[in-house]
Amino acid sequence: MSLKDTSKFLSLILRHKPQAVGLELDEHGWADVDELIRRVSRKRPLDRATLEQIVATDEKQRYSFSADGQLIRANQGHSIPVDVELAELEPPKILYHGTGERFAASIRAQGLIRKSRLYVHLSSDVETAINVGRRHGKPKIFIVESGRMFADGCKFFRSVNGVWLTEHVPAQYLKESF
Ligand code: HQG
Repeated sequence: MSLKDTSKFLSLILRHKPQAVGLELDEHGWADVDELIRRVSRKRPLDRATLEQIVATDEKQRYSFSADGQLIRANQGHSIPVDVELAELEPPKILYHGTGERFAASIRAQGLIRKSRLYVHLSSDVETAINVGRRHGKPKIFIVESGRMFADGCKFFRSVNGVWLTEHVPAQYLKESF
């Protein structure tokens, strides 16, 4: 079992389906580390050292330990309703959203919707957006006029791993050419 596979399983548990291992997250998305290890390791090998390695080396810094090291949570990406105490901030003037080309027509019509997640995910650089888009097939990049949205009263949040989040991007704030 590679670290990446274990990390993907942790994402499933900490963002979407803690019940898959009989775990409960608190209202802020935290799981007890010892309990997580105990429950996950019934399905695949996991010890504290491996978990610490995953948290430290994850290329998107997806997870955080609490200050005392007893709790762990995903930094963003949840579909279950938890409050991970996101920082509400003024966004850069422009953000990017990478998606699959096959979704473009629907996005032009409806704007960006959050689908199963709590927020629409936006990137501050094009390269990251392209990588996000590739997960869905041929990538397509939308430019989000986040400065204008913010001026119009829309709220923006930034997760501790640098992902920008907002509830909805109406089509009027989307552009397609650079
Ligand atoms: C699309 C990964 C049709 C949206 C990434 C996206 C990210 C629409 C898909 C994080 C639409 C949802 C999130 C509309 C939005 N019509 N399709 N109106 N509005 N969509 O996976 O943003 O590796 O839930 O464009 O790096 O792709 O998991 O969201 O293509 O940060 O840590 O609906 O997940 O991070 O797909 O990815 P997702 P996402 P991790």
